[in-house]
Amino acid sequence: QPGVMACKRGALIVLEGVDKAGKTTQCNKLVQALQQSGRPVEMMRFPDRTTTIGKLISAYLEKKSDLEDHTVHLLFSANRWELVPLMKKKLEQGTTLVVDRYAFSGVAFTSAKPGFCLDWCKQPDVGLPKPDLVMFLQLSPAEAALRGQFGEERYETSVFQRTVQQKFEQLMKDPSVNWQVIDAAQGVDEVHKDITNYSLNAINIAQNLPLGEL
Ligand code: DGP
Repeated sequence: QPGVMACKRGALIVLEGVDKAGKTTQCNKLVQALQQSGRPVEMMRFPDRTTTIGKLISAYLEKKSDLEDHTVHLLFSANRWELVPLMKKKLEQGTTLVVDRYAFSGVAFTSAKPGFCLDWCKQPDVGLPKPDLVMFLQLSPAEAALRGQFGEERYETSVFQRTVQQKFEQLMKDPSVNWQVIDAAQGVDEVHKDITNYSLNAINIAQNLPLGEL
């Protein structure tokens, strides 16, 4: 229609990786860089601990409560689903979303527990908005250990993180997801440069594509 400007959608960009890989630092730097270049962008993180479901998850991670493993998996997924309407609205308005962890963390962390298969873990997240780009911040367990002690939260042990890393490696074999591996052992600025390049490319490509589904 002449005279009607179609708003180009924003890109859904996700950063994944094991604990201590630098996801949060890099999400912040990416958001800042995109803002400075005049692009509409917002950061999100999962779990979002501010919602009612998020508070249950937060108490669980802080070991203030115990929850059955399937139950907690479904809560993490529900926490993503409850933000889908907002995410879709922002993307449609042209805002790029930079997301600190997403469904891949969900699958990697639960399937690292005994008795959980990858396929069962994936099911609750089927249908979520599919990221245009998932960057995996790759850091070996040895390098992660050099970055200091793990915290006090659940999952923060080197044995568990090693299993999580293996699960991520299995997930990265899925060719239907645009995975890019980033060497997180580089300096902060080098990592940032890589992430910015992949993101600018993804933003350009996403403009002309419909949003997919996991
Ligand atoms: P943080 O990213 O620092 O807010 O920590 C969140 C912790 O929860 C981290 O250890 C990874 C883990 N996690 C994130 N998403 C999920 C999920 O969907 N399922 C499970 N089981 N764990 C998750």
